[in-house]
Amino acid sequence: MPHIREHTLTLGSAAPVADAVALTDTERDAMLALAADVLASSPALIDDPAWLDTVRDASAMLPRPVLALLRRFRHDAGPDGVLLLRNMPVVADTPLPVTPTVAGSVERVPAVASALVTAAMLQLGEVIAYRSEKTGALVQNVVPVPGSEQSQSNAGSVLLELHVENAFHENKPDYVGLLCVREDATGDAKLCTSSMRRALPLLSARTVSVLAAPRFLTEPPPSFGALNSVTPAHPVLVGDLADPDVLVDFAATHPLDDEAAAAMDELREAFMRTMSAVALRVGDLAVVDNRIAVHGRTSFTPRYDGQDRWLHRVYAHLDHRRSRADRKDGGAVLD
Ligand SMILES: O=C(O)CCC(=O)C(=O)O
Ligand SMILES: [Fe+2]
Repeated sequence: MPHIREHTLTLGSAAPVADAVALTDTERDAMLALAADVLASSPALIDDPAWLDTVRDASAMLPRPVLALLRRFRHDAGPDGVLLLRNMPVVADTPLPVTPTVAGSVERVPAVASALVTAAMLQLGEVIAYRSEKTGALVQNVVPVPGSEQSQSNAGSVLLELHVENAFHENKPDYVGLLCVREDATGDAKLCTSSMRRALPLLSARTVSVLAAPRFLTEPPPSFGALNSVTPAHPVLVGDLADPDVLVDFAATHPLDDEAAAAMDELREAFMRTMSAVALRVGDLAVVDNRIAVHGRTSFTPRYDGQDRWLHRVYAHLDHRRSRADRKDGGAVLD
């Protein structure tokens, strides 16, 4: 797999780049064959527990370079905290259906793209979903929804602020996988990512110590509805302050005092200055390490004509036992 140095667009003044790896055509063909095997033996519905069993077994047969890449990323997500795997097959010989336009759209029936994104994520960890979010579906659609343009969720089309996915949740996903099945024809919609590892050197020691104190509150995102309450006060930087995890959503995290507000502003500025932005193309799988990186999306103009940008999103976490109390039936869906 050749390493591509990707020249990505950025919203800030800096010119960051993200590392990308493209599947060779042989690897792509092998992925397609793997998807065909899954589809031949999988249950009729993705949310049938047998689906994950089928895909988990199949995922061990991913092309070796892909397995190595995922394993390496799991070991250490690198300075950017994001993996971009290109040239993934998303359909076999049938055309892709029109892009959904309804709120809460999810994938119910197994298909090539849902099988492959799930297989890749199952090699990073355990695939999970949240009951209050998109009905707990394991493979969710990220599509613009008419009437939700202003929403700070993936249904919106205004700028989606940088965030840790489900930052408010005690068991947030460790990884967020986003597979592009239809690209934004205008190229305006860009996935933006920034990592704590790149941002940290830009912060003052005082700011780091303020961010490391429990002086912040995070609300659940709109996709969870009003069901969940606000988290207890928490720090934004967690763990070893030489290489901390980050816990922030710039649309949902509230500083509790003026100094905390200034520290959050400084952090956002550091993220903006070190941000990568990529207009995902068909077959691009971006995986974000949700512990050390934040992500967001630039604004764009949907047409709602069935040809809008369309991603499949799948979450994974590393330790299934850790969230056992949230998974009442022992399945993949957290309450
Ligand atoms: O649309 C994107 O590129 C990212 C959306 C997002 O943040 C998400 O689906 O979690
Ligand atoms: Fe997100």
